[in-house]
Amino acid sequence: MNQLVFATNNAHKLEEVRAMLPQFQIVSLSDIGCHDDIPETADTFHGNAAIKSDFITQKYGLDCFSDDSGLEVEALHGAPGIFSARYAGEPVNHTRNIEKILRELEGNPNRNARFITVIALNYKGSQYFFEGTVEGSLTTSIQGIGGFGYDPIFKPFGHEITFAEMSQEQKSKMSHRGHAVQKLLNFLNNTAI
Ligand code: ITT
Repeated sequence: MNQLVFATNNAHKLEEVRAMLPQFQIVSLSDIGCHDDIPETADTFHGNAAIKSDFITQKYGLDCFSDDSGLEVEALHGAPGIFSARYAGEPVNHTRNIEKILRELEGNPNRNARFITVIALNYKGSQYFFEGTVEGSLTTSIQGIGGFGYDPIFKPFGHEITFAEMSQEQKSKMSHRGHAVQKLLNFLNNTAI
């Protein structure tokens, strides 16, 4: 099996995952003619990842995987969490999301945060989950122009630069998505035939 549908409408996720899985042909939703905005109605990352994968398997009869991810800020009791994409409301706007977080954390010395990714893989009638996290701290202003979402304000622990200041390859070596995709790859290599 070297062709896999990745059920995402996020072009940045698609680019990151394609670069991490060069041995697979990663097929996008537009490649299969899907242009739906899949409603994410669950209250957990696992639940929303499952909804996205199940939507594609049910509608197209295809095996696939999806990625539900987000940022959890300690001083905000885990917010924005599953609401990361739309934290500052509709339509999705990463700049406004970042501004909202920086405002809420103004003057707060606790900048701890973590990114989480949960991948749900639908494969031969079963569903498998793979998780990845990365811990770090939030800056007080935007740093860097790479990546997407909250990357310009997230510095992984042990590093002096944000994800937005790293190359995609450097980010993926330590990121939440990188860890989750590595687990997916191990599964595909060792279990899936
Ligand atoms: P799909 O559901 O179509 O995959 P999405 O962007 O809506 O795309 P999510 O529901 O998983 O994806 O929301 C994830 C949000 O969390 C995303 O929009 C960013 O704001 C943030 N996020 C996730 N991974 C990130 C990363 O690697 N770097 C920065 N921000 C990230």
